[in-house]
Amino acid sequence: MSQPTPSNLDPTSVSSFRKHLTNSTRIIAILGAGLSAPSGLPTFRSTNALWHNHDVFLVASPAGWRRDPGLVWQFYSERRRDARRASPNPAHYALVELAKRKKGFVALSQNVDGLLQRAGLDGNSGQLKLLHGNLFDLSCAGGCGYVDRDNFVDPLCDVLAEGRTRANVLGAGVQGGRPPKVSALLFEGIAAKNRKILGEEKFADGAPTAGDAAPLRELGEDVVRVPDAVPELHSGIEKEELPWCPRCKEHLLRPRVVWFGESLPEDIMADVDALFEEDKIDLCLVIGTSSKVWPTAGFCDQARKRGAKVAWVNMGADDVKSPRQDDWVFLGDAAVILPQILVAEGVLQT
Ligand code: BJW
Repeated sequence: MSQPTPSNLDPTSVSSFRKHLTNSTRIIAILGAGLSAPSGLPTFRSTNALWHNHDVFLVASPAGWRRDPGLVWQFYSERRRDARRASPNPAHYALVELAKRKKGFVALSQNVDGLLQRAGLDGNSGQLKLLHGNLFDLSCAGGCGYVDRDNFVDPLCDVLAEGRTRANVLGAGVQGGRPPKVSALLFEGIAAKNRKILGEEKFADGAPTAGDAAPLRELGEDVVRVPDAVPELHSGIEKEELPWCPRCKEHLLRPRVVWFGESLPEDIMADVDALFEEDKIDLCLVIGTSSKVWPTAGFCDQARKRGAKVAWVNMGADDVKSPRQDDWVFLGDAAVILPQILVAEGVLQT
């Protein structure tokens, strides 16, 4: 197992990887946010993963949606805009090239930014499975079944127009210095404790405030870490101002992405299960993911069980999870490494 720098990949390792790639038919690529990082899109768990200084999972979560759908829509409106303004990078194009030459290639992507599709990987070809949805698909938040695909309208409504987010988001409660980092987990914890303290009848599930946190302190509760002030993060947007489901007209539209605690799309999971039930898998590429989010974090081992050899491409060694002796580990920027290892002359001819 070698650990080369991107500009100086170990030739022996690259050569043995290429040999295996050339002889591979069934190839699975597990993709994460690091693939799009070279396009300028932030990853989730890096230092630049805060949104206006707040934990992204406060907004990208069912709890965040219940608390303030306007805030969630502001977050996703920005993400939609940023993704549209970004361009696919050489890593995306290298994967598309691989997909063209290897019909048994399937990308299992956690990314919702649409960059792989824009690089040329057809979402309907069967070679791309979007595990966590797509920023440009909308669905009825009430579950009436309405889906609006490839909706690139911006803004989706007046209150989501560019430039309005920053002014609205950081509300009262954040005082001086670095705002405390709050998380959906914290809010869930606070709600759970308040439910216990108040009893089911008196408890009303709403936006938690600094006041909500007070009983926890009085009880000396140490299960939930309570920051000095829970910031009042509010969009100030009324539900009526947001996009509504045109079919049932009873619920808001939401971005059709998968939040924690939500199931991955059934049809996609059926396809993925089938992939791992079919014949031998020759090669599993794990690219730009921290491998912390399930069920995707388990796919590499499932591929191994089908005989796959594994190649990792990641900026950080820590996110290469339990590599085996005969894995390939290519540390560095996917946009530099993938073109070198996947599309060098003669590599992809079978
Ligand atoms: C570079 C680079 C460069 C940087 N080149 N590399 C089993 C055990 C324990 C928990 C669970 C379990 N099964 C389910 C769960 C619960 C939960 C979960 O996984 N929790 C863990 C965190 C513990 N999973 C779920 O809830 C999933 N649902 C589910 O399983 O339903 C059934 C169920 C529910 C509950 C219990 C049991 C069963 C749903 C997961 C949904 C994840 N959603 C998000 C948001 C999507 C929408 C949006 O985009 O807004 O998906 S969270 C976020 O994480 C996003 C990502 O797709 C996902 C993965 O992150 P990713 O892509 O790996 O990014 P990072 O930032 O983590 O890493 C970037 C990597 O790139 C790093 O390694 C860098 O080094 C690298 N990098 N630049 C190469 N240039």
